[in-house]
Amino acid sequence: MEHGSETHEEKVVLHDVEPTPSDFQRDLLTGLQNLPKWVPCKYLYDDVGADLFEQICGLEEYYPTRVETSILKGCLNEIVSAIGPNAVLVDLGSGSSAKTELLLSALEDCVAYIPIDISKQQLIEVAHDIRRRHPRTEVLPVCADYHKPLKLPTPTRAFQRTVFFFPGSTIGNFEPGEVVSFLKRFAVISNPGDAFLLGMDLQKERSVMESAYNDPRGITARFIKNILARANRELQAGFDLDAFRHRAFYNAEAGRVENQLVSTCRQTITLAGVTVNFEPNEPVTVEHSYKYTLGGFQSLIHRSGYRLEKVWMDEQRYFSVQYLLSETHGDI
Ligand code: AVI
Repeated sequence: MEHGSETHEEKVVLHDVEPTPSDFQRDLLTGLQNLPKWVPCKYLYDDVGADLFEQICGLEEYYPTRVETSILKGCLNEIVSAIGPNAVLVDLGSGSSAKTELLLSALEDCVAYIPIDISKQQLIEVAHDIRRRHPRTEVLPVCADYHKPLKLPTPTRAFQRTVFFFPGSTIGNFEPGEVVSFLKRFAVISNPGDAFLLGMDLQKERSVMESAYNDPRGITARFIKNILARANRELQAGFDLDAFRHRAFYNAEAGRVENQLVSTCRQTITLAGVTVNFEPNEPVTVEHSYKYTLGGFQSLIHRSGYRLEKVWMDEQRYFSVQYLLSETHGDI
């Protein structure tokens, strides 16, 4: 567990283990010194990136948010009855406040809401908002990187089960092996009956998937480029943003959309005394968005200490919302 601090603001206590600029610098250098080059997509989400991602979620082409929300709305009664009363809802990546609001409004006496997010500003806003709307639910925000081991704050009231809510197909941004280790990390801190409610994007026609990541207004391009802009802001990295272009395409063999930044020329940057050279047309992978078949994803779940209890989909089978039950006693 990392060291944290607590900030008291209008009755919402923030558990603060936000990653530091030195984490970003180390991870950025590691990825840029690799061949092929890559940078970890979790660093897309500073306050600027979180705001750009909000905009992406409202785009016509970006179907995941719209379709997932319609599944949550249409199947809300079933979802809520699967969860049952007196739950603790742990929101992994609280940028999803509209979806969370749907759940919190329908859940029977939700004991506590624990939003966890890397983007502190957005986290604090969400926490206050939920606190105002749901005064009976204890709100315990945690500013942290949920890719790392995590200790959850303990709610004051007794509760029935913990449900980890991971919407938006963010799990698709992990490599398949990471999905297993990620889920296992929650399985070991779970009791039987605790659950994972997650959104998972499904494989479909290439054109639909590629359009979602190539919007004509260029918001996705700005979002992906923000990782370099952030390095300039926080690490004085000196990237020339105009010397990189965004490229997104579906890699059918791997079952993923790849978001890359392609160097438009031969160029050099220096970061913390380390020189990194880029060739013309050299790609830097920023993000993979895996799209699964139901069966393909289920084989990962089975290796993770969970079993699939229920799955809800839209009519076109573009997207799935899956309810996984923990099968462990912390013994995985
Ligand atoms: C957060 N994540 C699931 C999004 C995705 O679709 O992979 C991030 C994103 N990248 C480009 N557009 C949206």
